[in-house]
Amino acid sequence: MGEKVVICAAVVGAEVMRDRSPAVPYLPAEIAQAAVDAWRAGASVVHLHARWPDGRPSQEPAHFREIVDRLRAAGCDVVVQCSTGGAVGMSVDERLGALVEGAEMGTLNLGTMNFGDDVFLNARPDIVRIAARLRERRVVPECEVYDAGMLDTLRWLLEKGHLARPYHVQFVLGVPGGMAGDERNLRFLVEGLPEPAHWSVAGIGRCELPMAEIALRIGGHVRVGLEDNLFVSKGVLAKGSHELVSLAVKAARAAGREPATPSEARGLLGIAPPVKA
Ligand code: KMH
Ligand code: ZN
Repeated sequence: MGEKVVICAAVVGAEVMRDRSPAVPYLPAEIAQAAVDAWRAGASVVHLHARWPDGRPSQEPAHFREIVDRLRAAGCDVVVQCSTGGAVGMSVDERLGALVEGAEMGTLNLGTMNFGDDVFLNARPDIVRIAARLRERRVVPECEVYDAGMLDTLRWLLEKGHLARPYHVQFVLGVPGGMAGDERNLRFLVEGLPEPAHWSVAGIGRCELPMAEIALRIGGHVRVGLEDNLFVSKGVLAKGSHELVSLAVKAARAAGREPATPSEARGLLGIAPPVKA
């Protein structure tokens, strides 16, 4: 039996709207329910964005607080990871709004890139600033790596002391403007890590499950969910992120790996147990 696998559910992102799938949650109550469903299906981490009621992306602290409160009120002990990436065009101040009380992990996007037809801006001083805020708040960084040069930024952050263990690395592959999601790219990135680190892969679109299967085989962790992919199979929309988590659980067991519980995930990722209120 291989190392337990941390399955992260990205239950909603900033881009995909309900016209593409009725399952995309908008309200904090809907996002919290999607996260609870994903946790019940086997996710040990949830990656959170928030939305305004009309679906526009939100980094409002009140929205994130409500999601976290609802999760905990439902008895859900999933690891809470909040997005500091937000949506393209948001200021860093706005993006930092997601780091509310109860956030255990926070994303740290490691570079500027084309993001579809937009530009996702992450200038180096902004990366340093977000890393400092994560450190101040004792939130474990998850470094989002979309392209190989971002590993050099990771090495630089470590060398300059802007980042230190524990941190986690997420290879987000298949964004138009970043590296494609295939095995050669993933192996190249894993070999390029500046030091041994826990890593995971999020394949965008149709490469979500194939990339998860490769990661399971070569010792990584996985992220699935509606932020990254809407379909369980060609032309069949997922009813929610929980269906994608169930497919990841099945793939993990087929690869001889059991899903980690949230407390096992905290142990693996160096996250302190949540403080009981
Ligand atoms: N919405 C993307 C532009 C993150 O969550 O940190 C950025 C993103 C990354 O989703
Ligand atoms: Zn995200």
